[in-house]
Amino acid sequence: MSDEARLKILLVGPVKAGKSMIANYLAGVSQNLQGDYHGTVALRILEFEREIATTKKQWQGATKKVQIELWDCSGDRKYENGWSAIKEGADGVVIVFNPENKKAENEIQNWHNHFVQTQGLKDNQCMILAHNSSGEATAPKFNKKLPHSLSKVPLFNTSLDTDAELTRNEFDNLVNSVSKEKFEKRDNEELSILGE
Ligand SMILES: Nc1nc2c(ncn2[C@@H]2O[C@H](COP(=O)(O)OP(=O)(O)OP(=O)(O)O)[C@@H](O)[C@H]2O)c(=O)[nH]1
Ligand SMILES: [Mg+2]
Repeated sequence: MSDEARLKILLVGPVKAGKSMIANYLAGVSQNLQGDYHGTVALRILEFEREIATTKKQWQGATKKVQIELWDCSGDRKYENGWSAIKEGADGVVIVFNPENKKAENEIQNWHNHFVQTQGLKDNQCMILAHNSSGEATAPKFNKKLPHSLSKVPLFNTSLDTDAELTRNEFDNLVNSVSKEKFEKRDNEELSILGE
């Protein structure tokens, strides 16, 4: 199996949705959830490692280290000119939105069209987070039906205050499926070259 296991995953969605808070949490950057809001200037890239279980028969039970490049993009449309370059070569996409936004479905559709559909990524290379950025345990959850084209994309209600683990676990699941898409194809090619 190749040693080089690197994934580029984008975090996109409207301003103030909670992308940078989620990115910091996943990368293990310490932060104050109640701190002041500082909008991301264009883009920041966080790098960290994840260990995932391999699903291939030959390596059953083994784990594999994957280097993650998490591209935490500003949701501000004033940076839109850079989005085409940002999405180039993305292996996976996380769309974050505020479930209290009445037009959320349209909004998700737009982000999905731009960053997922145009890249030819599959449903399992994307996830949608209805993120509670209020810190209130009683904040309403998103339970509306998404348009047909999004119905198979995994969607989770997340909160870093009440259930941060869920965000981490579902991110790991995404890394797993994105990794499978990318590396198993390549590993299979290598094995067939080696005649195994
Ligand atoms: N308590 C709490 N507050 C959150 C959480 N997520 C986001 N917030 C609040 O929402 C604000 C905006 O979150 P950010 O992560 O900066 O938003 P963003 O999506 O990165 O926004 P842009 O960079 O402008 O696109 C933060 O400053 C926090 O006040 C959360 O899980 N818990
Ligand atoms: Mg941000």
